Amino acid sequence: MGGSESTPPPPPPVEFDKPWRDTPWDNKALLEKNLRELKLSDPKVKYIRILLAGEVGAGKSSLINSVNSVFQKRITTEALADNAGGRSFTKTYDTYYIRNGQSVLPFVFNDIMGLEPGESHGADPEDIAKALEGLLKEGHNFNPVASAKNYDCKSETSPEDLTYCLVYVIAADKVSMMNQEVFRKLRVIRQKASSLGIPQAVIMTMVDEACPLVKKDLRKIYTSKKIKEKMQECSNSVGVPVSHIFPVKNYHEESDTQNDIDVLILRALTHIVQIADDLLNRRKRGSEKC
Ligand SMILES: Nc1nc2c(ncn2[C@@H]2O[C@H](COP(=O)(O)OP(=O)(O)OP(=O)(O)O)[C@@H](O)[C@H]2O)c(=O)[nH]1
Ligand SMILES: [Mg+2]
Repeated sequence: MGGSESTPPPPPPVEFDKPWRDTPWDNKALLEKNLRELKLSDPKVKYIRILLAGEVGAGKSSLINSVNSVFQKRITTEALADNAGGRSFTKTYDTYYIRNGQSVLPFVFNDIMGLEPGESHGADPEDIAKALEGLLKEGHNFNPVASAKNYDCKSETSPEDLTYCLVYVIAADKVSMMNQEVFRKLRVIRQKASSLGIPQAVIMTMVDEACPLVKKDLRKIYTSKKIKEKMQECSNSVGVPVSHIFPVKNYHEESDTQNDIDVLILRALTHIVQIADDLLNRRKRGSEKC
């Protein structure tokens, strides 16, 4: 029983025996077809708007580019992404449409300036609250200096201006280091979204940076204990249930699209579009009752 001579216990396993969520790795075509042929529950509404919020450099612009790349079947970089880091690269409120042959898909994304700690840095939560209500004009400049703000908001909104899902974009490798001030700003946005009945989800990016296993093989995403731990952390931090958290890897250095990256993005998008369309349906039924 010589304790000092015994071999140290093996390190705890880094992988679950089985994935804890099913992923249709070999069914990309169906996921894609369903989104290309999507019919919104209110045929009078042309598209549902998905608003992306998150810390500077979390991968919001890259996510829009990645979604577009999946549907164009080639790498696209319309929503410019930063490769230097630091201060927010995106400065204006812009809508991104996804082309589908001669038309566009019935969901659009809004890229906004990243959240930063400090009163006069990064996007102002008040601006994002206005975006949720559909009041921000296209091209609005997220100037964080209040005195320089141009509050030239819309006086009337169409159903297409409203936000149908608020998506927090969080980098898996940075979630434990996120600044408290950024969390405070996220809470303000979350309260506004909740008061408007807007559903919320999380897209957790940079899974390749957070877990070497996943960097080597994306199909390990739901067997990696590290990724599950990071998803739990996201859930605790922003108060979104794990069922509404979707880990993805964005295109960032690839020159061609890849099946497994596409599948994770399409899967996340399918869920997000469904919860957004549920809100459209609720609003439609609400207006019919009036
Ligand atoms: N490894 C890896 N890098 C990523 C991923 N997503 C984004 N990046 C890189 O992270 C950096 C920041 O990404 P952006 O898309 O510009 O982030 P953002 O949230 O739009 O940032 P701001 O506009 O500054 O608020 C870029 O260099 C991207 O190439 C990912 O999933 N994995
Ligand atoms: Mg950006």
